[in-house]
Amino acid sequence: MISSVLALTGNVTSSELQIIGDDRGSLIALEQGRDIPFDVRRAYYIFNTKTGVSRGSHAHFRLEQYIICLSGKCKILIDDGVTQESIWLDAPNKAIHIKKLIWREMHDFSEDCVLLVFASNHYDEGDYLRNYDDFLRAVKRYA
Ligand code: T46
Repeated sequence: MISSVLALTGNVTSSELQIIGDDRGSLIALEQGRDIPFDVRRAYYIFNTKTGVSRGSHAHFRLEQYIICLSGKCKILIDDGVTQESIWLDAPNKAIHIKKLIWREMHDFSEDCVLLVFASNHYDEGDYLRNYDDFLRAVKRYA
């Protein structure tokens, strides 16, 4: 099931992934095109985040990302320049798809939190908007 999170731009959706379970345990399969709606050019994972630390605090001009919390939990704040919403990433079958021009901050990491991120492009510092006022200007101009 896919649901839109921020109504304004439709640039964030969350989905509940199908768990293929049997008496040995659980498995989730992700297919490009079916589950991940862009060509994946990079994957990275965030783990060992120290207690009380926040990450993110930026937006991307063009990058799309598909984020899953494989273990533990953290809270992600998403902001399209008008509306803000906080979502708990707290289950390995919960995915969030963030398109361009969405400010994000991750907070309240549990010690065992492992965030897996699939990205639509290679790492490019030039694609980051790390200043909130620059982000708001970019939303007005391009969103
Ligand atoms: C995002 C959130 C969810 C690289 O060299 N390659 C990479 O692919 C990435 C993602 C980062 N880096 C370097 C850049 C910095 O020197 O790793 C360092 C930490 O990156 P950053 O401070 O951007 O990490 P987060 O956790 O604040 O943000 C990351 C992603 O950068 C970002 O795109 O949306 O995770």
